[in-house]
Amino acid sequence: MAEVTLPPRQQLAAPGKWPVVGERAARESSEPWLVHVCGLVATPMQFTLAEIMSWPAVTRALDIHCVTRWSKLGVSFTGVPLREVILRCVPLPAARFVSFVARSDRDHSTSLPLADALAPENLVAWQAEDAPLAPEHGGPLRTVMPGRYFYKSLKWLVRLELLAEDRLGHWEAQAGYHNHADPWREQRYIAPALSRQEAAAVLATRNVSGRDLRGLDASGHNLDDLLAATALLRDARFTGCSLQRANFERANLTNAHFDAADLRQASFLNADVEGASFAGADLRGANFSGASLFGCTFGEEQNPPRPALVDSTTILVRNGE
Ligand SMILES: Nc1nc2c(c(=O)[nH]1)N[C@H]1C(S)=C(S)[C@@H](COP(=O)(O)O)O[C@H]1N2
Ligand SMILES: [Mo]
Repeated sequence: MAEVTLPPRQQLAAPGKWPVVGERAARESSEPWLVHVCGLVATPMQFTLAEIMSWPAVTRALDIHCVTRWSKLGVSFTGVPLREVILRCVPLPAARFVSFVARSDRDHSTSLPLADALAPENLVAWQAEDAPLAPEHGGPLRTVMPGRYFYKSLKWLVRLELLAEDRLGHWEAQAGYHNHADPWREQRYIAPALSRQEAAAVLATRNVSGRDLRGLDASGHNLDDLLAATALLRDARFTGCSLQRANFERANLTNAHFDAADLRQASFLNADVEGASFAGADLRGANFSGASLFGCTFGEEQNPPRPALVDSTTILVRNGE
C-alpha cells in the first residue's frame, strides 16, 4: 500500500465506509430547494438547484478529516466552486465572514472567513463518488471545505450570509469546536483557559465530577479512585496515568487519551468515549457498559501494535459501531 500521510491522530475509515456525523436528515419541507446568498453583498440572489447544477461543474478528489478522528482520502465530489456562488452576488468591501446555514430542524450552521471560503478548492457539491449525494450526507447540496475538519462542511446548504463579524456555527458555539479547525495543527477544540497550577490543584483533589476540563493535561499523574462522573473531558490527556477504580460514568471523553494508563476496575458506564485512544492501557475489570465507543482505538492498529490489556473481566459492549 502506498504511504499515506494523515493529520495528527487521524485514522483512515474502513474502506467503503463513510460515517454519518451530526444531523442525519434535512428538515422536511415541500418547498423547492433554494440557495439564498444574502447579507453584505451588492446583489442578494437566490438560486434553484437546477440553476446551480447547470453551471460548469468540476469533479475533485478531496480529503475528509472528521474531528472524531476518521479520515477518508480522495473522495470524489462533483459540484461548483463555492467562490462562483459567492462572487456572483458581489461581496461588499465590509464582508469578512460567511455563515453557512442548513435546512435542518436546528438551522445548523458553520462559518468561515470570506477569504478562506473563496479558496478555489471549496465546493458546493451534489455528487459524491459519481452518485447523487445521499440525504444523510447532505444531499441534495452540501459544501465541502478540504483542509478543515469536516464540521466546516455544511450538509443541506440553503443560505450563505456575508457578514462583517463572525457568527459562530452550531458546533463551534455549542460544543467548543475550534473555529479555525485546521486538522494539521490539530485544532479540534477550544480548551477553557486553565493554567498548569490550576490543573494540578484540581487533580490533587481527585474529584472533577461534573466539571468542564476539556483538553486537560493530566499525563503521568497518579489518579487512582478519581471521581469524574459527568465531567467534560473531551480531548483530555491521561496518558500513562494510574486510574484504578476511577469513576468516569456519563463523562464526555471524546478523543481523550488513555494510552498506557492503568484503568483496572475503572467505570465508563454510559460515558461517551468516541475517538478516545487506549493503546497499551490496562483495562482488566474496566466497565464500558452503555458507553459509546465509536472510533475509539485499543492499540491494535498501531505500528507496532500496542494492544490494550483486556480479559474476561473487562466489560466491553461496543455500542455505536
Ligand atoms: N447540517 C449539518 N451539517 C453538518 C453537521 C450537522 O450536524 N448538520 N455536522 C458536521 C460534522 S461534525 C461533520 S463531521 C460532517 C459529517 O458529514 P457526513 O455525515 O456526511 O459524514 O458534517 C458537518 N456538517
Ligand atoms: Mo465532525
